[in-house]
Amino acid sequence: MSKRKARIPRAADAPPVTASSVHAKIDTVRAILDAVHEHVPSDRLAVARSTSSRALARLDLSLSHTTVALAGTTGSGKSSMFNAFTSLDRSPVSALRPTTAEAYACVWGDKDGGELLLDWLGVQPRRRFVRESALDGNDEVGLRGMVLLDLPDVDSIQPSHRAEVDRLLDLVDVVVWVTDPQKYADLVVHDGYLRRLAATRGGFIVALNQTDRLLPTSLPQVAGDLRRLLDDGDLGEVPLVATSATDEVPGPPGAAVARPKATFRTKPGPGPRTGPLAASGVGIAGPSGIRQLRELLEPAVVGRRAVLERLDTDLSYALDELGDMFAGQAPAVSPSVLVEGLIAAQGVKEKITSSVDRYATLSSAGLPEPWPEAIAEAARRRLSELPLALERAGERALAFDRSSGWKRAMGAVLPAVGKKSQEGRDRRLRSEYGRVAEDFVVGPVRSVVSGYSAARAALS
Ligand SMILES: Nc1nc2c(ncn2[C@@H]2O[C@H](COP(=O)(O)OP(=O)(O)OP(=O)(O)O)[C@@H](O)[C@H]2O)c(=O)[nH]1
Ligand SMILES: [Mg+2]
Repeated sequence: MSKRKARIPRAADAPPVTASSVHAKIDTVRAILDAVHEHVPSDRLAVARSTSSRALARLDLSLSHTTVALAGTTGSGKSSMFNAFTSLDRSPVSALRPTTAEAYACVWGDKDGGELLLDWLGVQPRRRFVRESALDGNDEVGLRGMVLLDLPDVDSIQPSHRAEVDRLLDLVDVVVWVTDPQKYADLVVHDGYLRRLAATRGGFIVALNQTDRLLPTSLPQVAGDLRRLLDDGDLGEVPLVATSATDEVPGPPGAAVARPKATFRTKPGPGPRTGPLAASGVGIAGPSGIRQLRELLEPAVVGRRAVLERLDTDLSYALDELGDMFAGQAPAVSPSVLVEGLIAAQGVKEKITSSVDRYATLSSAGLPEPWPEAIAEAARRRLSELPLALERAGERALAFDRSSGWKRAMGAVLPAVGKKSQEGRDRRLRSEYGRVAEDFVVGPVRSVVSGYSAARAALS
């Protein structure tokens, strides 16, 4: 996998993300892809292509539902948390590892829009449940619209689990990474998996689960250590919340939340911070372990922000990555540079090749990868045909000369006439060579440079 850039935090005063602003970003990505796909290796465009397709597909589905995936290592308590959230005990929990082999899902509120989303995600109908009945009263109002997914483990001895998790993580709106005090510093964090996963996403939360197993005095140390690991892995913006799927989090409510920051944008306002920046658990029903996570999720679900912000963040990331390919204005190089080189080459193949290469080098001066290569390739595409084409061009220029033999005869006796006819010959040769240069080298190079410039214009 290519090295991922760190996520660019969203400015607090940035304009709100809307469906049309997301559509506009998709259009930009598509315009860039259209302009350059013939010239750039497809792997360089893969992220942009998949991001824009996924965003389009997601926009077509319910925007009043937010998909939230519980992901992480085996035994961290994903299924236990899923059951605690849903109060349904539908996802089997076990001491055997790994337990969950396929995703489970629960929809809060309107089932229909949620069903289409679950079809898109590929969750089996028999593993889908619905929460929020009349019995709940208003307790579940804050989560209305949430589609919670319990995923298989990511560190599985079963390779199929990892593939399924990766597929789903690519599609969901919010990821809650569930870890526990024994495993929080494990390889999945260290080898950069988490960093790569979180780097491109808007909605990402880390839950330190099973904190009920810790002494109240140990919790701040463990949470602080995990916070440091996250910060060191460029995940300083990711909120961290202490949870327990089965019991209470030790210590006063909210005390175990180590420097959570906003993943979901909150409008800056006067007074104490609310929403995702405050995880006190106040005012939300249930055991404190789940309350704290709920308090992070509710504003994202109720405000319908997570879906669009995730897409917006993804697309910004894709555009940012594309942007690296378009630093610098393409130089305007006169074709005469090439024509003069070809005339000077006098039909010698090596010299013809170096004039073409020189023209390509000048045309790509200052452009980032992969453009110098793309331009060089375009310039050389018809190189093997060029010597013969130039020879014919020379013959055409001379043929005109032969047809006006009287001028040559005059030139032999009158120097002024001779000079003029030499100039005419040179002009005709240049013009014939110019045509060949245009067809064989300049045109193909121009097509690449136009793609580059069109993409650059779309980006700006
Ligand atoms: N004390 C305590 N035990 C927990 C907690 N969460 C889960 N457990 C226990 O940890 C074990 C594993 O829980 P699961 O919910 O199956 O874990 P999982 O992450 O779904 O595991 P996989 O499906 O294998 O990926 C079970 O024995 C749970 O009872 C918690 O918060 N506190
Ligand atoms: Mg499980």
